[in-house]
Amino acid sequence: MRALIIVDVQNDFLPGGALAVPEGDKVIPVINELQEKFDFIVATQDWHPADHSSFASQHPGKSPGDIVVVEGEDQILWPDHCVQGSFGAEFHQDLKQSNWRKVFQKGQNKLVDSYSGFHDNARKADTGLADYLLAQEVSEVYIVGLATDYCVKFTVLDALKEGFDTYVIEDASKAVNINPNDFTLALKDMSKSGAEIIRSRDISPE
Ligand code: VGL
Ligand code: ZN
Repeated sequence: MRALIIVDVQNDFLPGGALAVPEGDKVIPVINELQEKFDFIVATQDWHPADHSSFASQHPGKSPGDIVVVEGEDQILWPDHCVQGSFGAEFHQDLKQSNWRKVFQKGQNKLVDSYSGFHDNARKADTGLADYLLAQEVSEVYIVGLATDYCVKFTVLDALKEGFDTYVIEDASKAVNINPNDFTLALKDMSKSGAEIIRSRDISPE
């Protein structure tokens, strides 16, 4: 069985949000149309406490984009975003949610960031996504959403490690692009690791 995994299509990652992905809103109609082709849909949600260590505001003198070491791991600092219960953490209102089986939240531990929908960056905690998919006999995953160069990429790399046949739908994902070619580099990384990069029109109805 195949599953669609929708990564972090939340207000803070959309234009006007705290950590806006350029043209992030363009993926919404594409993802809504794709959802018609999938029976099995799950989503991930970045879900941080207000004092999360990935926030520049928690490191006096530091700014978004700076890198610090937290618990022995390099951490890029971000603006405060996706704080639990805030509007910024909600899914965009135009994103269809009625057919979702389950939402997997990540980034709750203030000391560890979690880009992947499967594990935190230190691989200490597991969201339960892999076991959930396996229990439902999912073997193929199609990954879309925000941002291509962070949460989509790490979710794809973990899906491959978990043994899923993994597809990235490139027109249903946009990058933060701190450097202008980060979108292209992320696609290359994912492809080198074994993911197939496809377009939404390549997907046939179930
Ligand atoms: C993300 C940076 C920080 C993402 C989440 O969803 O790609 N990026 N938190
Ligand atoms: Zn985050």
